[in-house]
Formats: sequence, structure tokens, C-alpha cells
Amino acid sequence: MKRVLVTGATGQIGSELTMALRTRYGGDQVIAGGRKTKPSEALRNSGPFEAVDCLDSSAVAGVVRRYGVDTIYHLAAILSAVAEADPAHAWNVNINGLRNVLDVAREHRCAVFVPSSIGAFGASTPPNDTPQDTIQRPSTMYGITKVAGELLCDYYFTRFGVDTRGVRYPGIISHGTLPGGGTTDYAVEIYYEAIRRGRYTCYLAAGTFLDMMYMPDAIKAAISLMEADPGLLVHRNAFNVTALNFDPEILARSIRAHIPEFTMAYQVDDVRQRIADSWPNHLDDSAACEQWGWKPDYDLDAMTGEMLAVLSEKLQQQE
Ligand code: AKB
Repeated sequence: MKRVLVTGATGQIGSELTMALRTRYGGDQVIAGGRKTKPSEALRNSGPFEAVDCLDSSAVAGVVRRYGVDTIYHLAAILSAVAEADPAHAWNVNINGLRNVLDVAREHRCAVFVPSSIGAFGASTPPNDTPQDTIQRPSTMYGITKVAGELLCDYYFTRFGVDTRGVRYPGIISHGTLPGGGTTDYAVEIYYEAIRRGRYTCYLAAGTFLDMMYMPDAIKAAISLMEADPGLLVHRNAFNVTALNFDPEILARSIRAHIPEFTMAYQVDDVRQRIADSWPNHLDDSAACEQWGWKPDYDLDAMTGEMLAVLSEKLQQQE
């Protein structure tokens, strides 16, 4: 029986991944680890919660030992826009935190999932159908930590035999926990503002194409990869994955199919626009498709329909 620790379990992906893992393996089998002392009611009531900071390796080791953890989903990380505002903190959390987790995994023979990102690429990367193996020279601190993280995970696999696996996530769109300071957050905010005000001011320019993914597919990617037969994996850290590709105009159009009066204005934020411009337009995820059967379930219209329906109800309940 699997025993799983999720770090960053109160974050955007962590909060939903923890619940999905609990449904799959049983509530008590999945330990939610977070720095916040106040996890959501759903997280608190469905299984164990431990206050654990990945910068405190003895705290991570303590939880792994106490619960007999064999798999760690290490989601605690600083996102791109926040990392540009405090690069030293981003380096500390994204690199030193990861190394702590890998060392604990090595000692306790745990498998580890570590998300990388489209941010692991830079302006010299081929921007269209970006190959699995290509130039990775990002210009942001977030990207630098993601490339170093991918290499560190491969190193722990080849040198110490730690079963490390990861995907390069695009922007993740969800109606649960809000994202914590990324460049792709506009694609979440836009739904909230469309319902609340019928308009949105976008901080990325029209024509900024980025890959995106709806949360259920992001969760499916993580769990499928971790359950994949290791003999089939040529790559490990980290697989290109994608599901959707759009710019703000296309996203606004899909919202207008449900809310015809929705309007969008632009006020470009230089920092986030520069970050987005340095990222690929669209990844080639054929290695993930071939090696472990990656296939997303949601297209843009299916996601928009569900986002608007779920958020309308949620926001109405909050009024
Ligand atoms: C961010 O925008 O920082 C993240 C990412 C694409 O890695 N959502």
C-alpha cells in the first residue's frame, strides 16, 4: 500500500492533488504537508496534516519516518513572478528545499515527483513545438531553479538510484486554491472577474501564446507518470506536457460564448510580459505520449464551461 507525502499541499496544485491521491490510495495514506498551520477544512478532515517546511530537512525526515512514506510529491516552490521579486528566496526554496527532499528520499528509499515548468526554457529555445530535448537557457530565477532542479533530480536517479520523475507543467487553471504568483495566473483571474464584474484587465498582451492545462489533467499527469512502468521511461526529469494553447484574446472569446457581455482591456505588466515572452509558444509533448501514455481530457471549451459553472456557484455561496 502506498504512503505518500505531499509538500506544498495547501497550494494551487497541492491542495487538489492531495485530495485526488486520498481518493485513490485512502485518506490516511496521504499526508498533507504545508507551512500554513491552517489548511482548508477539506484537507484537514480527509487525512493527516503536518506542518512541514522543506527548508527544515529534519522535519521532512521526521514525517517520512513517522508515517513510513514511500513516495513524495514535492510541490513546495516559488512561482515565476514572485521569484523575480525575491530571487534569493526563490533559490533557497526551489533549490535547497528540493535538495533536502531528495536527501530524505535517498535515505528512506522514497520515489519523488518534482514539477518542472515551461519556465525551464528561454528565448534561445525553439519556441514552436519545443522538443523534449533542446536548449534550456532561461533568463529568470524561476527558470534557472527549474533547470537546476531537473538536473539535480536526474543526478539523484543516476548517482543514488532515487526514483525521481517530473513533468514540465504549463500554466495551470483551476477553481480551487488560487495560484501563488505565477506569470500564467491571468488565465485563472479572468474567470473570477468575468463572473464578478463582466470585465477583466489583462497584464499580458494580446498575442501572447502560452501552453495551459486544466487542473484535472495536471493531476492526471502527475499520478500517471508516478504509476508508469519505470522500464518504459527513457526520460525522467522532466517530460514536456501540454493540453491547451491560447493567447488572452482566444481565452476571452471562449468566455464570451457563455457571458456575451464580457469585455477585456489590457494593461501590460513589463515584468510578467518579459517572462512570458521568454517562454515557448507551444511544447511538443510526444515523448510523454509515447513513454507513459500522456493524453489530456479537457479542451478549452470544456474547461471554460466547467470553470464558469463551478466558480459561479462558489462565488454565489460566498456572497
Ligand atoms: C508560473 O507562471 O510561474 C507557473 C508556471 C508556468 O510554471 N504557472
